[in-house]
Amino acid sequence: MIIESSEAEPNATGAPNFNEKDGIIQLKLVYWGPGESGKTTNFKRLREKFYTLKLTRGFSIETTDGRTLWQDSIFLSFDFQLGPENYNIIVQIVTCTGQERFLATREYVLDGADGIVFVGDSDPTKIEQNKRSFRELNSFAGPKKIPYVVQLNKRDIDKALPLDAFKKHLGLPLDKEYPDGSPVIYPTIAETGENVNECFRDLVLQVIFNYFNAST
Ligand SMILES: Nc1nc2c(ncn2[C@@H]2O[C@H](COP(=O)(O)OP(=O)(O)OP(=O)(O)O)[C@@H](O)[C@H]2O)c(=O)[nH]1
Ligand SMILES: [Mg+2]
Repeated sequence: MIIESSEAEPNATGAPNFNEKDGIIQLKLVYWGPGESGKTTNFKRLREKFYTLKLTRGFSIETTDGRTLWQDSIFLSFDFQLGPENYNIIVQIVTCTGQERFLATREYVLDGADGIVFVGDSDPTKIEQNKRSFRELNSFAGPKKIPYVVQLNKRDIDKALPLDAFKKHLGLPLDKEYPDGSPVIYPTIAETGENVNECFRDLVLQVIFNYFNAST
């Protein structure tokens, strides 16, 4: 799934924003979504899961009540084999703030993104925030072709918004999967880590395969 727009961007080559040198590939994944949908909670679960693979300790810049003020960020290092070639993949995971008054910081955090996870909120009172944030993402990321996946978080809450209703609000296909077999929505419970790694792994693979497909 690629965010596309008819708007042309100066300097956009259409190629993924990778640095590949001596078998090292760097990529940046951004967690995006409305306020308090669970972006930082995703980040924390990934930091715990990949603790031994981290290149940096990671940091979070938060307000005193735990809202993201600027971003969370960590660098992880993975070995990846494709055919006979070994690659070292360095993934920077970044979350942006969902707070609407800090819109400008989100644009900055999104700069240079190779892949995006949109984290939606299952709370039925957050439909408008989900829609606004998804629209905003499309307008920022539109000029580039950035692979993305959509997560619907907090599946554990009472009266969680049904998946199909969420898809309709966002204008996504009602099918379970896209023709390439990837899920239209990843239902997650970031609090317990359910489906968080799968969603992250699929996006990393999608970004890498897009890159190799584009360069061959
Ligand atoms: N019930 C439930 N609560 C969750 C889940 N994921 C996150 N939360 C809670 O939702 C609240 C907000 O989570 P954060 O991860 O800080 O949300 P955020 O998207 O980073 O928020 P901002 O940085 O302010 O935009 C916290 O109280 C979390 O504990 C979930 O899967 N289920
Ligand atoms: Mg946050």
